Amino acid sequence: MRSSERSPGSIVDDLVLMIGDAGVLEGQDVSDRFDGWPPERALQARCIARPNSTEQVSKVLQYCNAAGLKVIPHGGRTGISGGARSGADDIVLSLERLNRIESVNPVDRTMTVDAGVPLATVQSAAQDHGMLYPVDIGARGSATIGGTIATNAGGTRVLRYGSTREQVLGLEAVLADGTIISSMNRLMKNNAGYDIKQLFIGTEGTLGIVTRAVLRLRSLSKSNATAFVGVASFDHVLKLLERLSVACADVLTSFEVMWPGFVELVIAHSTHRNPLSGFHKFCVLVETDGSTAEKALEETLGELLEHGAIDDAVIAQNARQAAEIWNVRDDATARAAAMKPNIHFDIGLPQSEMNAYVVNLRTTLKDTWPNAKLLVFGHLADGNLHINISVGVATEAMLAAVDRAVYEPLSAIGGTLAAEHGVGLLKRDYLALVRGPDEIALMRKLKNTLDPNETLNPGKVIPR
Ligand code: LAC
Ligand code: ZN
Repeated sequence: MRSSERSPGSIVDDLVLMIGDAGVLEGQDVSDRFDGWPPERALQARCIARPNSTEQVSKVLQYCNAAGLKVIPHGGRTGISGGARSGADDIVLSLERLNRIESVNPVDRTMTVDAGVPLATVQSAAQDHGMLYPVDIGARGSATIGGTIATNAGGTRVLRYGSTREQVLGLEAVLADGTIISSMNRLMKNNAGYDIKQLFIGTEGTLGIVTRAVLRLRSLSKSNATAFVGVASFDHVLKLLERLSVACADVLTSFEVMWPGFVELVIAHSTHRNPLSGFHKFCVLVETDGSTAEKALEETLGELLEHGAIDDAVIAQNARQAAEIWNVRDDATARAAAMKPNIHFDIGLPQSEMNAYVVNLRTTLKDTWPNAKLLVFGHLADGNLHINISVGVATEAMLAAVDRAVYEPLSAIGGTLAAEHGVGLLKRDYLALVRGPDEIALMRKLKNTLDPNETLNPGKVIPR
């Protein structure tokens, strides 16, 4: 139905009259989408509102807030924590039509963008200007910059550049009642009052909807090096990190660790080649970036090989080889195929505790489900592990038991249940294991203050 044929009164018609035909999707256009990754569950919603300006976002929120409707913000829906899940009566608010790169300023080293721009587009726009937007994740093609801000996305270069929080200089957000908060700071240093943007970074659309941002850009280095290393034990992994942290201090960008069985599994479920000639207990993908990147890495790995501290290593000779190495680390489709049905975790814990934690988890799982599959990999240098578990077709009770096996031991060792993917829906009920009652009470107070009607992404992040 065209907007000219709509009449005020029904919710969807009201929204069409507000933001136009192209602004609202219904019916099959809704159910053809998925509500997360992997793409398993069809999206449910009354409609998808797709405003094309901050003012339209404001109008939609003002309307929904007054009408008691629930609004679920959508970026690329690759957060894997259920943060984008919605119900049949909800309004999904997609930022996909807010997709302009407004400006790149090489002197100030900033980029100003709309929230719906895909991360990969931001990365290549920075490159076109000889600069780097350093956040990188496997889902770069679908994840939007707004989604990465809302979840404070991490990825494979946090060790060197920090997570998304460190890249956002300023932003614009719309509150539940439609108020537009413009906090588009462009300065590296600005202590003039509260740092308001932090309310919206990593809060998963529960306090406001990010519509624009000013991003900090870095220098694009002329040379980088990628290596794949096989080592005999977890202690050797830690020694490798210690050595590289000194020898490649200025250039170490990524230190991605794959636990025993990871490479074998990915090779078996994909067309990728094993970068090394044999299989090893632990494998580490190391990347260095900077003027001494190649020399520093080659010398350090050569020395470690000679002393038997590592078993084997290969350094990519060109960009294609580097991409092939990264594909083994990054192929989420192969992992999902091998682990189906896969339960995904994104935990944080001190490096000193990791080995014992994983050994204990394996024992706990095998005691209950002898056929359980466990796949461990992650951003070790950031204290962040991804854990994939499969216990076959799982009942709700089984899923809860797996959750507890993963989360409960984290309390005592100062761990976290969400290192870079956020809490969403799937981890909400365990938050009290890793955050104190006063912290959670303050989160609830902030939520009540900014969104008293619980319009924005209700039921996410904060335990009921
Ligand atoms: C990764 C995603 C799962 O690190 O965060 O591959
Ligand atoms: Zn990750």
